[in-house]
Amino acid sequence: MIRRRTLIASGGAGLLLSGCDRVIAQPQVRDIIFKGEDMHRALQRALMNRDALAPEFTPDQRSPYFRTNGTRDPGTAEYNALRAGRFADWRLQVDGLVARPLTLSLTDLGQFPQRAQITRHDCVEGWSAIGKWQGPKLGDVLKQAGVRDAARFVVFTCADLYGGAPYYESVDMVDAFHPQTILAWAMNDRFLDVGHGAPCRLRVERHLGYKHAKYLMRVTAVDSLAGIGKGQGGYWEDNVDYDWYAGI
Ligand SMILES: Nc1nc2c(c(=O)[nH]1)N[C@H]1C(S)=C(S)[C@@H](COP(=O)(O)O)O[C@H]1N2
Ligand SMILES: [Mo]
Repeated sequence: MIRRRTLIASGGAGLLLSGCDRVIAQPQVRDIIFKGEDMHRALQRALMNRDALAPEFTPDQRSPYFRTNGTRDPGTAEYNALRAGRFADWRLQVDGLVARPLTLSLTDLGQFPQRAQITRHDCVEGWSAIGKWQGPKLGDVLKQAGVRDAARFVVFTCADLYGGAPYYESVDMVDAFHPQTILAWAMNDRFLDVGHGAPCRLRVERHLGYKHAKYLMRVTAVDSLAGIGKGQGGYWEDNVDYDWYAGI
């Protein structure tokens, strides 16, 4: 720590931090550093600037073709019915550690201040694509719900099922209130299509693709991830040991 402060004082902090960011972005290194859960959050904060913005791009830099991955259509009876009604009956539940649980329609989401961003999506499977996303900031929605101080994580429950259980993901409060973390209902200036997560998906731009939960049904503020799924904070984290903190 003294070394780091000295570096900051001497103006070397930018170099040090971007260097660390690069090293930590390598999955093997992330594993070694972040697997110890106690150190995890403290180190993460010490080594990375969690408020930094992901790069944004210009409209002409958008990918002509944006792949779909994972679930491309939830195909459940419930989802099919919502889809048939063009998602007019879809509602997003916002609950858990909040003073005022919310039930939000697509129209409601459109009435929050909107944020639009053109960002690059990076999937662990080795592909990337640049697209434009629009929606309210998750932080604004959580504020409207009166999220409680005790909340440490936000859990996203999706409409698609894997082995009978919904796909789910979670982020901590730093990412929940990050300015580029939005509940996106539009992609490239159109309503989200089914392949990309209609009617609403999470965009959490400092993270790898699997954190960007599609087909959102429920947003829940919790104080612990224990007891949710297998307790690792997400479907892939539970089942194939992907890192919960998928920072890029
Ligand atoms: N509900 C849900 N969300 C999901 C997935 C999924 O299977 N189900 N796959 C994840 C993965 S691995 C990636 S790379 C992105 C893909 O988003 P896209 O289909 O819009 O490219 O969605 C993520 N969110
Ligand atoms: Mo992915």
